[in-house]
Amino acid sequence: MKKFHLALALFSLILAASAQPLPKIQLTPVLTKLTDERPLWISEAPDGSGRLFVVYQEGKILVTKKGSDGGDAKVFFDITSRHPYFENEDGLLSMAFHPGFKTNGLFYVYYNQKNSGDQYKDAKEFPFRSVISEFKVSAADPDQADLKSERILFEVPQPFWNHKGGELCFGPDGYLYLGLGDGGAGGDPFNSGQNLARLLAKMLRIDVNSRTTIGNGDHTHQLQYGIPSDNPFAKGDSNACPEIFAYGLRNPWRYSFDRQTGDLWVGDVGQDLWEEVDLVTKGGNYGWSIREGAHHFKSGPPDAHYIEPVMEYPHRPNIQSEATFPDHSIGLCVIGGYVYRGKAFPNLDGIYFYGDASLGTIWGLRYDYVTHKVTAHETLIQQPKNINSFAEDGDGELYVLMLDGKIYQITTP
Ligand SMILES: [Ca+2]
Repeated sequence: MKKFHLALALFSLILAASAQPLPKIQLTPVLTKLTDERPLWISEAPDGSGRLFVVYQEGKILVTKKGSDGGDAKVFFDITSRHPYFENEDGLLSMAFHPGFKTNGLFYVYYNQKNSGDQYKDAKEFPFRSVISEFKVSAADPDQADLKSERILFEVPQPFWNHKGGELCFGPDGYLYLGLGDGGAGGDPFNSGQNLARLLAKMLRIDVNSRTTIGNGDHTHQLQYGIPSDNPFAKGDSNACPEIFAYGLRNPWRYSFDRQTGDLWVGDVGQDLWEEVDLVTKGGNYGWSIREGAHHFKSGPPDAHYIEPVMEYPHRPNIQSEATFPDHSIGLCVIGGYVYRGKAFPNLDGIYFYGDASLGTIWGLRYDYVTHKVTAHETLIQQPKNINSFAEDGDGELYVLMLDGKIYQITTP
């Protein structure tokens, strides 16, 4: 990663000498035959088959050929009968292919379930749970998941229906990353953000290829996954969860690794005032619920170090000094995106695209990883649709998924 940063330092010197506005972009409709609402995610199978998998919040995944209009789409995976989706922020939230999918056929999904008192003794306190499961593709049909192959890695008790985080993605280190929100309601009522004994409000990192035994003496049990030995709390010498990679996140909704540098970009949805974009590093504390964006939220330890956002923007109705913010710099709910590293539009290279769910704005920014400064930031698109998510295919081309079911590719005129 360091080597890239040196190269980037040189590159940013050149950029600084010729600071240019960001290029114009447009949204080109793709997969136009797919009409179901609430597509949340797209992933390309890393097996050279050119298949895109489109994840729908209600609990199904469609498979279609990349470059097609989606008219050939088949149902790859369907757990709609388990009713994972019951409120706005839960459901089937994402999928991730194992880096070795081509040979092992494994993939991972994150979905939500309602608990019932018969099954779960703590259903009263935690009426919901998030499920992180491994599945295998059918041996007979590569366009069909084998639902009987489910192996639950872990389940997270959830006190409310909202703030589920929601993305599974493999990092450049081969480990599986999962961002969880603070459990929901509002204002982090259980102070999960700074509580290292809880999985909520954290970025987690696990190894799906191994199993770790935790505890000591007679009180040990084997986890259905491994703990990377350099996770910040891997040693188990405190009550901190060893799965934690970073903490103090309110509701990380969409995150991605810069394919060139390995840096982890996160959109962290704010409470009532500030939306933020963070660069998340191992062991970092991103402030919630002591801080909202770069601002005080509730009292906390005076000596704590909180990592400030790369970018933040205010909510329209709640900022009194609205006049000081131009209309395009406000919103209600951030959607984290991607640094473009595709080949089709070389002038987009290195731009981080992100958006606002409610106002439909898409921004682009350039960031200097050496000086830690945003070197360009512009509103690129203002459009009326609610944005659910961004997504990236195997070639690094970017997509925007809308609440109404429409899917677009980010292109240039
Ligand atoms: Ca923060």
